[in-house]
Amino acid sequence: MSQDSDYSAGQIQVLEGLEAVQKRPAMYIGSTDGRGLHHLVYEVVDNAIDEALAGYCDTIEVVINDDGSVTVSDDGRGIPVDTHEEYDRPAVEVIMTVLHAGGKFDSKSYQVSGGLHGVGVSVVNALSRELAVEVKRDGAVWRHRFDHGEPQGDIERVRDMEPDEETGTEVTFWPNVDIFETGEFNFSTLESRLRELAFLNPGVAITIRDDRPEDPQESTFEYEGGIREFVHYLNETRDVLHEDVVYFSTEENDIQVEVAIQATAGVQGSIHAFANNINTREGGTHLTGFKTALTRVVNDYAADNGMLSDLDGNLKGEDIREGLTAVISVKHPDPQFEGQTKTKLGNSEVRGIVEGAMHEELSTYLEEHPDDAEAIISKAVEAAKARMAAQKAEELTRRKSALESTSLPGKLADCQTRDPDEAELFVVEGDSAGGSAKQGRNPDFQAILPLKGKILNVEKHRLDRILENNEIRNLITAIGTGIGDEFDMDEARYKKIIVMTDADVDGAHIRTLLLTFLYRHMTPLIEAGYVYAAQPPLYRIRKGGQTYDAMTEAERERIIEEKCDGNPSQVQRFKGLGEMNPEQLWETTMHPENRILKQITIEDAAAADRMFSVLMGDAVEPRKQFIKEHAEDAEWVDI
Ligand code: 1YM
Repeated sequence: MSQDSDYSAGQIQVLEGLEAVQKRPAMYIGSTDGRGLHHLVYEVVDNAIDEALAGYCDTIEVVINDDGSVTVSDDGRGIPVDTHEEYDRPAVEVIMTVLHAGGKFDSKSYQVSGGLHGVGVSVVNALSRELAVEVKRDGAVWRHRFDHGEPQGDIERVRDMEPDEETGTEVTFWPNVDIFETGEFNFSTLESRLRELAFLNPGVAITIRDDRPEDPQESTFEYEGGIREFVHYLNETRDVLHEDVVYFSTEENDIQVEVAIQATAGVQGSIHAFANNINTREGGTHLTGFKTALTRVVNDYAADNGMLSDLDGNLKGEDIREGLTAVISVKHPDPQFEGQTKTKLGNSEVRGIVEGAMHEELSTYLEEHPDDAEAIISKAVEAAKARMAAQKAEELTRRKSALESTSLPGKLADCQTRDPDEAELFVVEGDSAGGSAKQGRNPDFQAILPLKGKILNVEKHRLDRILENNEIRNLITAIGTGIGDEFDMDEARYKKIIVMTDADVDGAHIRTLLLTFLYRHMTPLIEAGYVYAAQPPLYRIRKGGQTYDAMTEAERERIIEEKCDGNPSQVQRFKGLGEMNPEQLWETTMHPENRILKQITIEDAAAADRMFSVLMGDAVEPRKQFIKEHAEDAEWVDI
């Protein structure tokens, strides 16, 4: 770039645009934590997915490099490099430096993909220390580099393309670590999202590779069967009620709709709705259309075939959705995203399209597959009976004590403050650790709820059974929000709910049970980032007057090597929380200034859903396999 005085008005505009992104990154990518960091990758991948949807690209590769950068490449047409008339600069430079430039190109009128914030790759450039793009197009290999968003010199023509060389685009970026809280990319986070994209865009092969020497690995995803295979995958560890996935697709007014359904014997339903490849966690018109038609069609069929005679009334939607796995995918030329996290589809016309298609296709399916229909409806009737039985008994103990009771559990040692922003709830494994925590805590803002032994496995039981469990009732009452449909975030008594269990296998199991419960029945708490796992140290190492805590074996070795010259005066192993005295527990695990909390996030509800059923469901083999594969990085934050 030359002198300031040479800047054209257009270039000044560009710089102002990038500066706005650098000043307020969260406005463009949601946050500057790990989630925002990974979002950069998705933003680049989305351009490649668009190229695939346009029919020009079938292979996408993502590589986590050892130098903190990520490379995304595709075999599409290559981003145009010729001069953009309005800016008098190469088109690829405009794409990289002008906010929302993608949409300004006439040729690119229909864009299906687009990250949650749909901001375009210029935002990635603005938030990168360095970015390099290589394009193979128009018979040559082109390269252009950027430093904090600013082009470095002119686009370079590197060489002629070989006669049989494929066209394509390759983008490598080094995130600006002064902007992001972390620069560490997580393989499994990227892997989950890329797998999901491969399911949602059949025929595109997506590879993810980790080139960091600590743990090199690679996965490739390609699903010809699209969301049908997605449903198979989600149900891999579940007992299915019918072998074939019910599938249909339709298109109306340029809006594409696809639905895949398979019923299972379980009690947990899992319906995943996507719009333009975005997981619409808050639902929307596509989901409403789906649910309305499902309830209507199943009730009509059941009534016509005399299957409701045992029941006092109709099947409710919730009865039919019990144990149902479904994926709904809508592709819309002009999607409207609403809701708190902009993950709710708002386009009203979608509802009727999904409802109409679902009505027709599902009715036909049930007529043509009477055995499947029988299995699905018997299951729903059973669910309805259980629901009515629970209602009849009025379940005073259940709802009243779990959800409406104002008296807090006797075991809860509450904190002084009533301000949820300050208050923390430690959910502690076992009475003895609970005792240490009570003595060690700062009672001004830290509450302790000890739980006895293992809580109920919520994956396997209906809500009424779950609510009979005292430990769970105590937890719900202490948190204050209620659960399920009655969940009310405004009633949360703490904005930090910290699961504190031993750093061993049993502790991990109890943490899994607790997090499964919170994930299934108090999901918004996890979405809001209120749920954490405490990280008690495994070792305390002393040398001279100093003490060091190690969270892992590797850290213990490093401390002994680096801080104690290989010769510590004492190495203490903490087998459980109960072994620490109250001061140690406070110092290492509870003191806000020393402790390390892992925030539990749900990056990907579909992947989390599968993980919970693998870990907590009936099938043993997939669980063994999963644990074997994840033994090393069995970190809850990856869900
Ligand atoms: C690794 C990231 O960005 N691929 C990519 C981007 C584009 C094209 C092809 C492309 C699109 C069009 C025509 C078109 C983009 N083009 C534009 C713009 N991969 C990656 N591959 N020719 C090439 O849409 O008409 C923006 S992105 F705006 F120039 F068209």
